[in-house]
Amino acid sequence: MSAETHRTIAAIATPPGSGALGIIRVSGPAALAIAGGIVCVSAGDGLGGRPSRKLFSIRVHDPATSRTLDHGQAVIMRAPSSSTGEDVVELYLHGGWILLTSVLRLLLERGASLAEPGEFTRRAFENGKIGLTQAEAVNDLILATSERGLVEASRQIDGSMHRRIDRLTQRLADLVSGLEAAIEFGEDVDIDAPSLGEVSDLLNGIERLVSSYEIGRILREGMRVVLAGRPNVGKSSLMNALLGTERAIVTPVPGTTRDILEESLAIEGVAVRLIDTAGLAASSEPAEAAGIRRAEEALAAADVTVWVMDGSEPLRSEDAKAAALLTGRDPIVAVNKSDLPPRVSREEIVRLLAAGDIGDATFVSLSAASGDGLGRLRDRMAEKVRQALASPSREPGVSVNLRQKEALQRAGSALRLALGTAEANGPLDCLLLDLRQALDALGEITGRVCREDILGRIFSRFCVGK
Ligand SMILES: Nc1nc2c(ncn2[C@@H]2O[C@H](COP(=O)(O)OP(=O)(O)O)[C@@H](O)[C@H]2O)c(=O)[nH]1
Ligand SMILES: [Mg+2]
Repeated sequence: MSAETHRTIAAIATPPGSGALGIIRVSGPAALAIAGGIVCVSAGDGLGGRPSRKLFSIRVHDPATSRTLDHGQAVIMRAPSSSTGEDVVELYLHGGWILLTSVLRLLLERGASLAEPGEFTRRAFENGKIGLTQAEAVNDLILATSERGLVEASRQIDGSMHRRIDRLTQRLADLVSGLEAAIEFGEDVDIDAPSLGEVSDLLNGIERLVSSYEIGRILREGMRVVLAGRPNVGKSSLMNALLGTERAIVTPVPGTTRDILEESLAIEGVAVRLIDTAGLAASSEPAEAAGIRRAEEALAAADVTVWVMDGSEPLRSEDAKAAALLTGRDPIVAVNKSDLPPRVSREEIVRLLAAGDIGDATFVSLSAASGDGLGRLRDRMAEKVRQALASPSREPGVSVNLRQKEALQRAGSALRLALGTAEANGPLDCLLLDLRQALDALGEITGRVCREDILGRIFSRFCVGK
């Protein structure tokens, strides 16, 4: 046990503000002694005499003045059968922020340290209560921005990802130990064909997991839908109409929108991040030009683009410029201002995109002003969401995050090197080195191989008290 884990930590686990309940958590070797100093149990015996996992009534008082601060309830979970693996005391008090900070201060005065973000979960991980991918899923659960994101996170807490990585790790570890034995005892051992097959098989499994990243990103962060097109076609009006609010400023003056505006809405249970941009056009005015640069960057990072056009005006050279930026991105084409007499034909638009025919599936005639056709645009976006999430080979709850993807990619590169070495009949020691590197990279995902910087980064994203 390190000096760090000898500390007894305390934090308010409920969000700031006032509420019906406020929870304070204490974890560590001195949890019972510290909390016992400010808590009176109505049954008479002290905190230490209470059984584990049984709720009981308490009175919290300031030992210096004997003043009662609150009446509430508490539960004790003794090590190692607790959420963190240490002695834990949870106090359920009234949810006043001043009250809770006063109680927390009393605990700190008696020797507890203020918990860092995610420190309770980190201790749970360090004491083997929870795998690293599960700990990350706990945070995804708390931060989920959509129903589907929530479902994915709760499946991941069940450990499906953890088990998948564990199986790969186990198979790789078997290969490594076989090879180590061969190097130690054998004279001229060759890596045999079945082992080579096993390496390719592992590589396949790793690549499948890497490819689950995009889906995971969309479930966790939402799908980025960028509204693009030349100035004044009604992008901001469309953003407002889809959101049902006056979020973006709309004026008849071209170049009104200069920054990126972003708001979310839910489609198919997934967060869709609608991004309104400055019009795609050339400008010599610095703020407008910067807005256009940002629009191009947003476009580069988009999952889906909606090309907004003004159907009530003949096409302009700026439309052609916008089209050039959008060709190949398979945009949804939204021809706006259908409440006015049409001046653009579908053939002209198809020619501009130079993309062959645009199917009905991507072509929508609508009016941001009257609301006509908005439902059809939503349907197109829903179809894009379904396409983005469609993956017949993916197991629900198995989608890697960026950190996991990067580690998997390193494991994959090491395995590819190993395959190359084996095929060229290279030295077994080189092979062993590559396989061990792959094993370490997989170990980083589940936390078998712990690096302080990795753990620090993961847990610092948590709330205090979690
Ligand atoms: N008649 C009509 N005018 C619209 C429609 N959508 C937008 N406009 C007008 O077009 C102008 C430019 O709209 P805006 O949303 O600022 O365009 P943006 O520059 O592409 O963001 C404003 O005067 C809007 O009122 C529409 O569906 N019908
Ligand atoms: Mg605008």
